[in-house]
Amino acid sequence: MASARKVIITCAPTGAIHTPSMSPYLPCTADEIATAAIDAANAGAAILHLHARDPKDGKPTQDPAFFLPFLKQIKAATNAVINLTTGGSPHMTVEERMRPAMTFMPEVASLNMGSMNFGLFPMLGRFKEFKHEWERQHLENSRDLVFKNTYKDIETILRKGTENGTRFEFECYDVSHLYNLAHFAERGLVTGPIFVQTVYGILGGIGPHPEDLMHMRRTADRLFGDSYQWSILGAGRNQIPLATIGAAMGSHVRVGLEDSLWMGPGQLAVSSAEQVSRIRTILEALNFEVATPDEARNILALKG
Ligand code: KMH
Ligand code: ZN
Repeated sequence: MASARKVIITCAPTGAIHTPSMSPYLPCTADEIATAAIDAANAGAAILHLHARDPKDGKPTQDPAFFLPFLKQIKAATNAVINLTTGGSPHMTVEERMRPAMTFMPEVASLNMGSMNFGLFPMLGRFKEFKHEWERQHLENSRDLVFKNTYKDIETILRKGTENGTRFEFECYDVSHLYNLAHFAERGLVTGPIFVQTVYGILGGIGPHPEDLMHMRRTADRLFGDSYQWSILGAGRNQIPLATIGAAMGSHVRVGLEDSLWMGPGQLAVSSAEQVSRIRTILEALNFEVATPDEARNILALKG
C-alpha cells in the first residue's frame, strides 16, 4: 500500500517583523515564547524557528541570554527540531544576528540568501497606535533599509554553522536568491538535501501570486533537481493559501505569527498553534501526513 507523503510544518512564533502593539497575542517574554512554541509543537509543528525579544518593550534581540530560558523550556517539553534565526532583524548587523546560532549550535539555523530592500513601512497605514516609539521607528526606518546579506556574510554563516553541525533553512525571497544558493552548492559549501524556504509577499521580494510560486518552483527544480526539499512561507494573508497551493504541489510549509498575525480578514490569530492546526487540517484533508520531528530530521539529514 502506498504511504502518504510526509509534510514538515515549521512554526515561527514571534520573529522580528511584527511589533507588540500589532497584536496582544505576539509572544514577547521567554515564558510566552516557550508556551507558543510548545503549543505549536503539540499541534503538529516538527520545526520551531525561533527569535527572542526583550520583555521590557518587546524589541527583537539576538542576545543569547534572552534565548536560553525559552530554549530550556522547549527542549524539556518537546522533541521538536530547534531552528534559530540568523536573520534577526533587518536592522541588526550580521555579527549580532549570528550570536544565538553560534552559541547554541542548533540542528537548524535560518540563512537569508541575498541582500534586499525590506519594506515594513506599509504597515504604518494599518497599525497607527504604538505603545513604544521603537515600533514606529522600526516601520518608518524601513524606507531606507537594506537587509544586508552579502556573499561574504552568507559564506561566514555557512562555514561557521556547518563546522558546528548546523544545517540551514535557506530563506529565498526571490529568484536571484535561488541562484545565490546554487552558487554555494556548486562550490560544495551547501549539500543536499537542501531545505529551501521560499518566501512570498515581503515588499522587496517576490510577490504572493501562484505564478510567483510556480516560477520559484520551476527554477529550484532546474537548479537543484531532486537534492532539495521545498517549503513555502507566505507573508500576511497569503500564509495559508500559499501553503495550501505549495503543499498540493509537493512542498513543506511554514506558519506562525512571525509571518502572519491573521486567521482571516480582520481576525487576529490568538496563537501560532491555531495556524498550525489550520494548516494541519488542510494537509490531512489532502491525504498528507504531518512529519514528526524525527521524520523531519530524517528528511533533512539533521544531526539529531
Ligand atoms: N521573517 C521571515 C520573512 C530569519 O529569521 O532569518 C524570514 C525569516 C528571517 O525568518
Ligand atoms: Zn525568522
